[in-house]
Amino acid sequence: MAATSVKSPTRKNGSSVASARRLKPEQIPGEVQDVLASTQVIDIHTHLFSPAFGKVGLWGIDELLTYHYLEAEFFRSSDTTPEEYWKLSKPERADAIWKALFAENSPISESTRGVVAVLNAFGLPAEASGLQEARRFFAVQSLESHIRKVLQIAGVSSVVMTNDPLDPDERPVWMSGGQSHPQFHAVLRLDRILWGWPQHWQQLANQGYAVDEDASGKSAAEVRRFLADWHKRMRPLYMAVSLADTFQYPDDSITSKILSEAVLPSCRELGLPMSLMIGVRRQVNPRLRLAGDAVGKADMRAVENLCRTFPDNRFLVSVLSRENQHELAVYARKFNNLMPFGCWWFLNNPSIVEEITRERIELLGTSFIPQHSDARVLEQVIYKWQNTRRTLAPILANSYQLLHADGAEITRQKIQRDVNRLFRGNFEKWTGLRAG
Ligand code: HDL
Ligand code: ZN
Repeated sequence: MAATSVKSPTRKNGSSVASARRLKPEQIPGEVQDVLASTQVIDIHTHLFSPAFGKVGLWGIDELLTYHYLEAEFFRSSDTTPEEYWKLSKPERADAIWKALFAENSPISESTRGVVAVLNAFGLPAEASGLQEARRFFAVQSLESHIRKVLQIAGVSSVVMTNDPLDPDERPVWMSGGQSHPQFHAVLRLDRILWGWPQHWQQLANQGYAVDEDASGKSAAEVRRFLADWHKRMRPLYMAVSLADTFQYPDDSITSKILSEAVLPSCRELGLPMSLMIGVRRQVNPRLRLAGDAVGKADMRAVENLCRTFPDNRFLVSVLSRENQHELAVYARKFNNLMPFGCWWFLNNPSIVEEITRERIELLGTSFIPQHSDARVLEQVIYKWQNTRRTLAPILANSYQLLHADGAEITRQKIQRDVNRLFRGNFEKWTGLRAG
């Protein structure tokens, strides 16, 4: 599918008469592109942080270049070993990646091209000699206004964070009042409790929760008290966990026990969805650290069993294996408490996003959430959402042209209604997030 350039989103006040006008097939692609460009999106899963979190929030060119996606690609284009690389300072690592992936080779992978797109968005050169100018530019940005500018360019109205209550870097911020930036929303991320219980249960015990190594006795009730306490502190939009490709439900694991006896009942009590991100093969190459994870095909019967066993829970589900996508879409037809979302991580490449989005539209209409950025560095939202709009445009246009060919009237009003649902409405409905 030909790439189409997508203008940065601006609000449009198209007249109601014009937007109700019946479109000719040849007018549809332009209207779709315009609606996508002018509709701000809620970015429902990121690793970004609001300014209250200080250095935990990553931004600027050296962080963009040392993104773990680029570190993985770096080791394929350099003789530097991981052990030598980890001894370097952050700027030295960025210099090495810039040289190997941007100067000595063409940055045509999804993640390298993304850095070029960010530099271009700020009018900065992406030539081999450009790194110093980029560093000077980012060094003089003030974070608050930079965040506003970046989200405006990216067409993102709000960002949903990933917040771990057991993370020592985050905890002090939440314990001293938390954050209230209007464009950043919290999520209660539970990896250390749901599958890291052996390593982390004592942290809860030390904080006064009567839990034990086997999660027996009062442990489930005490985990629920912990979740209620953190719900008050964080006001999260949902609870979340990333699960391995081997995840099963039900089984006799502590993960299943805490999930069914504590987390899902708390989600029901607090009115929160539960996000399950399934399919990681963790640390297949530990030498690469954060870049060391891979992907595995999951047994989707776990999702089926959870949706059926807990009909009063709402699930957000993203799966990491391309081979699981069709199953996920079919399960979403069976369970209306299942909301598929995103083309996660190794799937966030135009060739795969296209395939996943087309099969979701064909099976689910507009009742799914097409993408999240998973951004770890602030400015990544610029290229990740530019790419999403660029990939979505021809797919949506083709859907409306087929609909027109089969006899329906297509108007900008209907396209806007559908894009609002995909970019915002499905998530607002699932989480109760007020529009804005
Ligand atoms: O577990 C997750 O939320 C994943 O998105 C990981 O953070 C992963 O390292 C990542 O950044 N993927 O994009
Ligand atoms: Zn993530």
